[in-house]
Amino acid sequence: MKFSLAIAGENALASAFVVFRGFSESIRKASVLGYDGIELALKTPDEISRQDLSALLKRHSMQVSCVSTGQVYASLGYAFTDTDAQRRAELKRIFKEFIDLAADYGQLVNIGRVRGPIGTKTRDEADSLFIDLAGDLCAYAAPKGVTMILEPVNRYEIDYINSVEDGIRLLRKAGIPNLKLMPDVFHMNIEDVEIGATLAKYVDDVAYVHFADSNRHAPGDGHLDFDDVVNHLKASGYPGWCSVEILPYPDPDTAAERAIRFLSNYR
Ligand code: LER
Ligand code: MN
Repeated sequence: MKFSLAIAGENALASAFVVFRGFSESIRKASVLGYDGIELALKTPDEISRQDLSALLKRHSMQVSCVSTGQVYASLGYAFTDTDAQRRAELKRIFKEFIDLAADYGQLVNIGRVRGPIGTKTRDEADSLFIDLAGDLCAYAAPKGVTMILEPVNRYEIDYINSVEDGIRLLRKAGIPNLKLMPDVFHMNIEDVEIGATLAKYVDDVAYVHFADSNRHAPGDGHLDFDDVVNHLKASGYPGWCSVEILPYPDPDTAAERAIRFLSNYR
C-alpha cells in the first residue's frame, strides 16, 4: 500500500484537516516518518512554487499523491453548484491552474466540498451545474493525463453527495472517463452501510482513498475497522494511494507518527 499525508501551507484555515503546515518542514517530516508521499491541500494553485516543490520532493525522495482543494470552498466560498456565471468562471479558472499543477505533480485533483451544496435547488439542477463544470474541466484535464476525483462528504458538512452510492450515481450520470471517486473512510463510517465491501464493489471507480479514524484522529486511534478497509482494498487489487487526512491530535508530530506506525502493519 502507498501511504500519503495531507499537508497545507502556513496560511491554511484552522479547520483544515492537516497535521502539518508549511510545505518545506511538512515534506521533510513526512519523509522522515516513512510516508511515501504528500497530498497538497491548497487554497490557490500558486501557493507553492514549482521550483521549490520539485527541489523538496527530490531532496526527500517524496511524491505528490494528489492536489486537494477543500480550502477553495471553505476559505474562498466557490462551488461547482453555484449558479452565478462570474463565480463559475472564476472557479473554472482556478481549477484549470490546479489541473496544470497536477499534470506535473500527482495527476489527481480532488473535488470535495467545493462541489457545493444543493441548497434550494433540485437534485437534478445541482447535478446539471456540477456536470457542466466538471465536464469542461475534465476535458481540459484529459490530454494532460489528469483525473478529477469526487469525494463523498458526510451530511453534517454538506447536503450533496454524502455516500459512495451517491457519488457512483453522479459518476454514472456524468459518464466522464477521467472523473473518478475519492472515498474517505471517515465519511463512509457515517454514510455507508459497509466500508470495506463498498470500496471493493466499486474499486474500478476508486482512484484515491482518504484515511482517518472514526473520530478524525490517526488510524488506529478510533473504532473504525481498518482490517476490513485494507483487506478489501488489497483483495480487490486497489492500486492507488491511501492518504492520511486527520486532526493534529494530541499534537501534529504525535498524530502523524501514530498514523504511519499503525498503517505500517498493512504494508
Ligand atoms: C472534509 O471532511 C474532507 O474530508 C475533505 O477531504 C473534503 O474537502
Ligand atoms: Mn477527506
